[in-house]
Amino acid sequence: MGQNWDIFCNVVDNYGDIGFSWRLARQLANEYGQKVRLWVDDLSSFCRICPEGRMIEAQHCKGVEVRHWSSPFPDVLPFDVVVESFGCRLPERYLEKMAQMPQKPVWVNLEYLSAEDWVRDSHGMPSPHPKLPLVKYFFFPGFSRDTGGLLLEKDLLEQRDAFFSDPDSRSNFWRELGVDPKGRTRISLFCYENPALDSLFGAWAEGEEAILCLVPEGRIVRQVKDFFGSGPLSRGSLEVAVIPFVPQEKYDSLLWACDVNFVRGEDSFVRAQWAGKPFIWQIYPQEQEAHLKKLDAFLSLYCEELDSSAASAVGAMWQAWSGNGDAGSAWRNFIECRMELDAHGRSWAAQLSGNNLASNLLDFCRGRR
Ligand code: TRH
Repeated sequence: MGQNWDIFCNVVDNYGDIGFSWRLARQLANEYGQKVRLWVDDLSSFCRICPEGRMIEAQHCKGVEVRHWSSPFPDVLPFDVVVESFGCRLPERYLEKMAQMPQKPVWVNLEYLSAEDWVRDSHGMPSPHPKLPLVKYFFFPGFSRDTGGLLLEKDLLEQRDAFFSDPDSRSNFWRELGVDPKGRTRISLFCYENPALDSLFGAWAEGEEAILCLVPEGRIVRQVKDFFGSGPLSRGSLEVAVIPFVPQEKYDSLLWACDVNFVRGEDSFVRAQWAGKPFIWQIYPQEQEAHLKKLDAFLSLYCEELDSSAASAVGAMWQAWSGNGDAGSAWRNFIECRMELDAHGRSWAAQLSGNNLASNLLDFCRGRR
C-alpha cells in the first residue's frame, strides 16, 4: 500500500547528507510507488548531484517533490511517514502539527552507517518525545541482517554486470568523459585533503605499472596540482585527469569503469562496495577519533573471509590512507592482492545485497502505523 513520505535533509557539509537522502527518496518513489516529499535546506548541494534541480522553493524531479526547507517553515500537513536523515532536527512548527494529528505519523531518525556491534542493539529502538505524544524510532543502516541494511536500487547489480560484460558501454563511458585510459590501471580518487596523498602519488609515479588517476572536481584538486608543481599532471608512470563532478547515477559508472576506487564519506563508500572492485575508504573524520573505531569495525567484517596476507594488506592501506602508516609502501602490498580483492569484492557485494534498506524501511514503517 502506498504511503506519503516526508524526508528531511539538513546539509551539514559535503554531499553525503543530500546524496543519501536523494537516493532514498528516488528509490521509494520510483521503485516502491510511494509519494515522496524531500525537504532540503541547501539546494545548491542538491543541484550538484542532480543537475536538473533548480534553486526554487518547490519542484518535481525524477518522481520526487523537492521542497526548500526554509525558515519560517511553511504551514504544511505532515505526511504518513516522517524521516529525519542523520538526526537533523525537525522544525518545531511541523513537530507540533505531527502531535496534533489523530493518526500520528511514523517518525524515523535514519542514522549514520556503522559496522560497530552496538548498532544491532540500537536498530529499531523507540524514543518517546519528552513532551509531545510522539515516538521517534532509530533506524540504523548496516552490514548485518539485524540492521537496516544498505541502499541498493533494484537492478543496480544487473546493470553493473551488463557494463562489465559489454566493451561498448565501457568505451562509450570513456569517450563521453573525454579520457583515453589506454591499457593503464584506472583509479578513481574521491577524497578529502589528505597528507598521505604525496606518498601514494610518489609510489604510483615510481612504480612499473602505468596508472591513470581520475579525480572528480572538488576540494582535493589543489593538493593534487601542488604535487606536480606548475607542469602537466603527470610524472613517471602516473597521469592524473581531473574530471567533472558527474550526476549521481553516473558516479556508479565511474566506479565500475575503474580498477580500484578511493572513496570517502558514507554514500560513495557504499557505492564502491556495490561496484565490487578493490577500494579504499577515507572515513569522514569525527571528534575524538571516533571514526577510527568505525573504520576498524568495518575492516574486521570486510576482511573476515580474506586470507591473512590480503587482510593485512587491506588493513594497512586503509589505515595509512587515514593517517596511520605510509600510503606508498602500503599500496605496493595492496595492489599485489588485486586478483583476490576483485573476487572478494564481488562476493561481498552479493552477500550484502540481500539486506535492502528501502524495503526494510517500508516494512518497518508499515508495521508501526
Ligand atoms: O561528500 P561526502 O564526503 O559526504 C560526507 C559523508 O556523508 C559524511 O558521513 C557526512 O557526515 C558528511 O558528508 C557531512 O561523501 P559521500 O557520503 O560519499 O557523498 C558523496 C556523494 O556525491 C555521493 O552521493 C556520490 C555523489 N557524487 C556524485 O554525484 N558525483 C560525483 O562525481 C562524485 C565524485 C560523487
